Amino acid sequence: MTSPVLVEPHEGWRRITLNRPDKLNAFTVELHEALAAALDEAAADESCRAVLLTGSGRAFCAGQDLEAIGDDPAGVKTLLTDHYNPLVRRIRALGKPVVCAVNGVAAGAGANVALACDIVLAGRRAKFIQAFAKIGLVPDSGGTWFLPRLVGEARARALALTGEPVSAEQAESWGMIWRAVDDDTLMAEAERLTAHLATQPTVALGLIKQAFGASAANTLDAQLDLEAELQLAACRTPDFAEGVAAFTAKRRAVFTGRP
Ligand code: LHQ
Repeated sequence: MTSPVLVEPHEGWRRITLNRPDKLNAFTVELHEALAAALDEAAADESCRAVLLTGSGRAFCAGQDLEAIGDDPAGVKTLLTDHYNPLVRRIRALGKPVVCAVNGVAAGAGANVALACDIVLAGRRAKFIQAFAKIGLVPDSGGTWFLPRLVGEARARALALTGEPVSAEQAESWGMIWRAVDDDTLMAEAERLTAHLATQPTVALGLIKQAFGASAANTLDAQLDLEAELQLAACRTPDFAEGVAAFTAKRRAVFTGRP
């Protein structure tokens, strides 16, 4: 049987590909389980310092597989509590950057899983669709949290209520994603970015994720305190010493990513 998730190791990073192209990489429990295992392995492997998430075929992900949903409302909630919510939490808690290459349509939970990633690149043919209301559902997988923060409440509400698609270029100009790029250069650009991040001070990058993760719920006072705490942790890493030494010697820093 073809694996619903492909993992391809590279020097310092790995590519994780959602792999149900005939169903536009829609989520099943099997896909969730394979993705959770792939992310946990990436987290545990010290030699992996960045992750690239993408989809195979013409789509990134069409959200929940609607043929595998069942008709028990309690089962729907369990899918969220047992699979989607842990997935979003895993991506946010991963102590290394996650780049998402949105290679085609990202609909429903597929769109929101993309938005959970740290840096999102999208090919120009990609679209982001809050498809939920079209089938009588509410946005999940963090959509009602990510969207207003990324694009403002007016756009977030309209997108969720209408289910209108957002093009990659519109998403970039609204600040929903980092960059829209040509489809035929998407993967090379995403790989270059991920490979670059994999050479950077990994512990500090993980702490940066932590700081942004906390900032939405923090007061400025609390965030200032947190920054001081995280800075202390960062400056205890060998990469900080290396960064300063390299700056002083006017040479390129060689970071190990080690704590
Ligand atoms: C699919 C799917 C799909 C199965 C395309 N399922 N087969 C969480 C937990 C619990 C409950 C519910 O929800 C959630 C979160 C969610 O994600 S809810 C939102 C679920 N997703 C959607 O509502 C999107 C449904 N898909 C679409 O609207 C379209 O397929 C999009 C706009 C994504 C792409 O349109 P097209 O490019 O025209 O492709 P297509 O519709 O022809 O799809 C190609 C094939 O993929 C087709 O299969 P077939 O055997 O006919 O070739 C579709 O049936 C299949 N497919 N999405 N979510």
